[in-house]
Amino acid sequence: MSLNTLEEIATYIVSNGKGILAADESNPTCGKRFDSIGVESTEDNRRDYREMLFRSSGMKDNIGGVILFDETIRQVAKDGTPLVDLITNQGALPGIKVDKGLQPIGDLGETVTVGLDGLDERLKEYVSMGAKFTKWRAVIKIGDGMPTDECIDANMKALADYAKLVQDNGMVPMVEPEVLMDGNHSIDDCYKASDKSLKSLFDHLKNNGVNIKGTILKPNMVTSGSDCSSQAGIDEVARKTLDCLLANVPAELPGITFLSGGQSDILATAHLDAMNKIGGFQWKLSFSYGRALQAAALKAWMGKSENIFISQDALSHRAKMNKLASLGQWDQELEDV
Ligand code: 5MM
Repeated sequence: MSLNTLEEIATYIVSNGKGILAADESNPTCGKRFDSIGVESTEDNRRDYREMLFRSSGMKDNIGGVILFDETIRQVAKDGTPLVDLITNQGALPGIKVDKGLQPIGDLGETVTVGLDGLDERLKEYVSMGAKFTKWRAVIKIGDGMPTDECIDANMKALADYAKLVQDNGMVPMVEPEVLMDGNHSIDDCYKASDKSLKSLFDHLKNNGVNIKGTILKPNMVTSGSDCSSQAGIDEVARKTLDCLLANVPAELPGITFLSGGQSDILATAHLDAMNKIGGFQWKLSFSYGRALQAAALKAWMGKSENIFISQDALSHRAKMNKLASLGQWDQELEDV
């Protein structure tokens, strides 16, 4: 695979309906996922789990990139093969989460994502380890008086500073402004917060001279809050998400890869498919799911080597379903076979 420019890397990741496997859970998050299946979160167990995912047959043709956590990019499989090589052997590009998590700002419980200190040196090391793209996640909450303009501006400025540095180091930045689903807000509240965040993000990217053609956006879909009593249906989520993206995202951006944000795996697929069936945009509209790709595989695995094949089948199935959704070719009936 010879990909020489940022544009080529970004375009490759989302080519032919491919999407991204988000496997960059930090150790505390991985601990929570493993708790749910009664598996201890040791370094070896995390390695075994991810090795199993990366060796799944469904990675090929369906997954164009994998986001890793710092620990994982350094790990080798049981037979000594670097996990990064397992990924490239499947035709996918290795990516790396480079933010350092959330810090409180203001007195409402909002956060700003940190990690710019020392980032340039860390990026240089990741390049030498084979990373082709990076990820930084900003978190925006909806609630009483939230999101504040200060929170949106601080987070989107940090995303733009990060993106510029990443491109200067020859990698493609994924920018992830996640408006959380948590809360009882309406889908219109989600639209407003997402619209404001995206507007601010693209203003900051432009001011920083970030090459949009060498950038991938990882946004939330526009949905009802998870505790809202009236949940918007698939068509409304698809239409409002598209309207929000069309209002804010330049057509020259090569790929938009959604996060799943706590949606069930099938709903995340159905929403993506509905948007691609509607069409009317120039970007590739694809997926960068963590939970919505891994949930069934994690449940099937239970930390037991005898479950490896059924777990890999579960991941392969979801990867294939989401590829079909990225092409607008998914159907609910395909889930029942
Ligand atoms: C895979 O989870 C990622 C890392 O989360 P932490 O830093 O909190 O451990 C997360 O950023 C993820 O990439 C996105 O939220 C998308 O994952 P979901 O599960 O929302 O599709």
